[in-house]
Amino acid sequence: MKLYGIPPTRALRPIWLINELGIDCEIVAVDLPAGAHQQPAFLAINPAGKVPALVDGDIVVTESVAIQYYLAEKHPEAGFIPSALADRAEMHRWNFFLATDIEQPLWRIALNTAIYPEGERVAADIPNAQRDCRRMLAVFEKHMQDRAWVAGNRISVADFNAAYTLDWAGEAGLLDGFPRLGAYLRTMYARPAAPPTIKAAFAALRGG
Ligand SMILES: N[C@@H](CCC(=O)N[C@@H](CS)C(=O)NCC(=O)O)C(=O)O
Repeated sequence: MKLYGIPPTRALRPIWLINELGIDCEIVAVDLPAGAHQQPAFLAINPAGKVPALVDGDIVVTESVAIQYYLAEKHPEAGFIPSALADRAEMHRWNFFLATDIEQPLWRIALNTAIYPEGERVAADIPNAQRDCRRMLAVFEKHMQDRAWVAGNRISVADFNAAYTLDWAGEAGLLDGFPRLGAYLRTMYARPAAPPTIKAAFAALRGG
């Protein structure tokens, strides 16, 4: 099995599952600054030209959360997919919420602060995206108020997605005022199988 993409990209989402499951998987770096993701060899794996992408024999899975689901479904013994229909629905609900309502404003911030070429960044969108994200974080803070896990009463794929997405929100300076989410994030990253945080992954890249 090969996973294309390294920390601190969204490859952190499937890497968290790989660590938790203790499975063998080669992690293959794709040099984004050098444009390797737009070369024919990588576009043949993911025509969207984005990491992460998982290749497991003949099966190719792209989309970081879909890869998390794939790994969890391949290893049902770990119990990361809830067995009750209601709990599975709750897991799906929050995974979509995290990948759309919370992640997309974070992505807008990243695009307009660091990723688009300087002349193409729209500074005015940053406060809008910050506000949009904080509104949705407030919804998630309320959901998590009296519960340990995102869906049902045990850890699921939604937690491994939530922790990475909230770490990103923290990096964007948007977690102040959400004490429950802060505490939940610390609990998740205290797990022995937790991957590096985004901050640690950037530091490791800078260090060599
Ligand atoms: N929805 C996709 C987004 C993937 C994505 O945008 N990955 C970034 C790195 S974190 C990337 O490959 N960017 C290169 C590009 O967009 O050109 C996922 O969750 O896998």
